Amino acid sequence: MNYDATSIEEKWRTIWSKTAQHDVHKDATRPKYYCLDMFPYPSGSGLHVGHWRGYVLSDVWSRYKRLTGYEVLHPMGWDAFGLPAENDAIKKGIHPAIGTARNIANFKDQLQRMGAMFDWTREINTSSPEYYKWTQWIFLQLYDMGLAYRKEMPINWCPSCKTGLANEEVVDGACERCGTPVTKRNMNQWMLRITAYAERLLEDLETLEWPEKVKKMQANWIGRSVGAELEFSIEHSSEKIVVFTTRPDTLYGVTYMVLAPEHPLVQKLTTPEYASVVAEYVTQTLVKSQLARQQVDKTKTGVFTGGYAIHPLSGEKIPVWIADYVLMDYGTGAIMAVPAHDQRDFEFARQFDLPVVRVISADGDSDDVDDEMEAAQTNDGVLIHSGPYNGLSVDEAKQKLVDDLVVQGIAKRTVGYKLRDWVFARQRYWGEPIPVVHCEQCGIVPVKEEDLPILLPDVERYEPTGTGESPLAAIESFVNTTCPTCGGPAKRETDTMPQWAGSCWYFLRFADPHNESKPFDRDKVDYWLPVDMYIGGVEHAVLHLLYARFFTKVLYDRNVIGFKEPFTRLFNQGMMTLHGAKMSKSKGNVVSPEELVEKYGTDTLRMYELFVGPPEIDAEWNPRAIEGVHRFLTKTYRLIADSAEGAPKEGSTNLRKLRHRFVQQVTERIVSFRFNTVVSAFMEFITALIEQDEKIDDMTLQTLVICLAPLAPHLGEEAWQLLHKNGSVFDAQWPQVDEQYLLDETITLIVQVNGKIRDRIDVERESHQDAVRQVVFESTHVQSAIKEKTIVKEIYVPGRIYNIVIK
Ligand code: ANZ
Ligand code: ZN
Repeated sequence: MNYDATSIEEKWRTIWSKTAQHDVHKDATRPKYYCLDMFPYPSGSGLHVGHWRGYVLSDVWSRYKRLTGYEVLHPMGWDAFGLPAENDAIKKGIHPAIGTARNIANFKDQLQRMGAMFDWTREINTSSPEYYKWTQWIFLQLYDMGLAYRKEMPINWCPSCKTGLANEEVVDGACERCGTPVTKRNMNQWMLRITAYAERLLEDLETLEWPEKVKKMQANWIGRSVGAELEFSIEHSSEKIVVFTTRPDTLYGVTYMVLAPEHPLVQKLTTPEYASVVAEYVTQTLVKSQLARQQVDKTKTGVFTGGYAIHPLSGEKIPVWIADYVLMDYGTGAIMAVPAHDQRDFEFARQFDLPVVRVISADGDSDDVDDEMEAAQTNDGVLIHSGPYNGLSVDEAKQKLVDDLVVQGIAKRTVGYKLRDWVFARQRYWGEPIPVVHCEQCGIVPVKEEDLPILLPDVERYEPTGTGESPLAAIESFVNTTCPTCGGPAKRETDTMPQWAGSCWYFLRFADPHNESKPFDRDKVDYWLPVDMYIGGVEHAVLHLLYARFFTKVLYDRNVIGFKEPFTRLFNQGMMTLHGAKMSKSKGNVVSPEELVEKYGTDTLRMYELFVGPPEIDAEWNPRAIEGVHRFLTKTYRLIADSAEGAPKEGSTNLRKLRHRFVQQVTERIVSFRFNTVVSAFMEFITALIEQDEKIDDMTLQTLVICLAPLAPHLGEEAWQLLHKNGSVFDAQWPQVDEQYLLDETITLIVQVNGKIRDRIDVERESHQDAVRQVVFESTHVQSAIKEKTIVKEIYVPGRIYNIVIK
């Protein structure tokens, strides 16, 4: 029989959809398992073989879980709001909703062809009003909890996308979407107070089974640092400069101070003599991006204000400068500069000829400090030149010095975070309208829950206006409304939510996707969640994963869900590369799955996706290797088809050994996500089976088919049928390993019948009597010695002798 992948695959897809094979229900007889892919943004270019890598992985894992006894929720949906659909709309004049629907149909078709066991009855689309109604509802909860607020502040602005951006969307100083350098713009913004959750977002990372690398990226992003705020008086003024420092122990090494150019005290400190240079420098700074300012290796710039602060311990005058390497939105926006022990300060001091005073030495000996320093000394050591604190270690001094300053009322211990509140508004069309109105009388008023969803109206022009208002602002019928509180005239908020909003909670909605009266039923969500396994690209390590964790914690605090973390386990699959570069449409190096599916079948492509290499590592696409995988599946199919009829129930010991070793290997490799080696285990097993002289038994065939099914599900079902088994192979049970067949150490056992040696057989040393007995009775010598006689007794001395007494 020939392996006709196309007709086999079509046949089983039809059966699966007719029998609703992949619809998931709460099943009391099976424990639940929730395996989730990071749902895709349905772009116009469809899925390429690189995208398949993650989806195949999650499907194999889901099917494996199903076979090991779980009821598996494996849903799929669309992260459908966002800029590309809108940009398409601008370019081609197609409504984003129409373009999106078209792309979704294409994606869905591709994923169905893949044979993935998605429960399509749970499909969700974040841009549909049935869904975004609840995204808006969540916004109202945030607002009510004081976690959504408006603030006038300089934000990241992409001059090309003409929209504000979150810090997370600025990569290397450029817009994450289009690569245009980001500038700053003062705007009245909706913000989410994610910083209120900084500590918990950091702490709870410990509870997660995530790649260490991702946890570290999140921890760094949150950026907790413990330090102190110290107060410095200003000469001729009652104002104080408060600095944030992580090194209060270096206080005696302060030789100058720096304010961020935006700092409110700059005007007060600047003397008339320096006013014009200061003003000019401030203007220059405002147009620089955050990143350019923080660049470590850039030449330091800054100007003296003419003002002086007073050192709190020595009473000395310290010049106050402004410089753009001090950021306004970190700490207090002001620093005490210690050039001897901070590299940035060191460079600055060298640039402007400011004194460098060393206050930490390796061994507390002041003599070793006179030599010219080439860089800041950041190692631990002992205090010198520090008055009463000389001789203390850095750690002791941090403690003692701050204690003393606290007593004087000029210091307090603080914890700083790098994490900033989340800019949660975009001046774009294709997003969820923010559900509030602006009333002249009442100010900002949230829309009433029963008035949700606030529908995105149709517009004629999708172009961002560039004035800082979204295209919605031009639609009077949308903008003009009445105030829910006073009934007076009011204007709707015209900003929309950022692209990330929908993906912050979609994993919850899958548990109850069609609920019309609530975002979801709590029991259902608490049943299925948290997600047991989340699979997706590492590019979401900070953005999406941090936002989703934040929303989860907020909803937990709001008492609408009963867990604090959304994703228990995370797996990041590697990328697929071609000619060494990440596959992408813009690079023109994409391989699309369609042709390959047509030529070899989906199952071959699936196996190949696994075979290319360890799943967490980037892999180079190799068109020739797929041939090999296809040959392997063809051989497998033939072997099963040829052996199915008249297969003995159980095989020889040799076959059992082969079988159990195979199951053991495959299972171990699947659970440790070494799928490429799973495929090699199959290849070896099939080769070994083909080499056998004896007929392959049913147990072996069955085992082979069950193990193959997660990887090649269509072939799995077909082969199951060839073996005359009932129902779907996915209702079968994953085979158990019998350890006794795994012991490799064989010994020669003497077989006696009525005390007379009849045969010598090789068995594994620790073999169980049942296994040995099987082999013993297969011996033709033993059989002829027994003939028609009755067996009275069998004595087994493990490792030595098998004695049969007959009568
Ligand atoms: C004195 C000092 C001496 C400092 C020393 C460091 C080393 P992390 O660990 O990243 O939190 N700093 C404080 N606010 C700043 C701002 N707005 N812009 C730029 N730099 C700022 O860094 C904390 C340190 O960064 C603080 O401790 C401060 O310099 C600087 F040997 O104070 B330190
Ligand atoms: Zn009002």
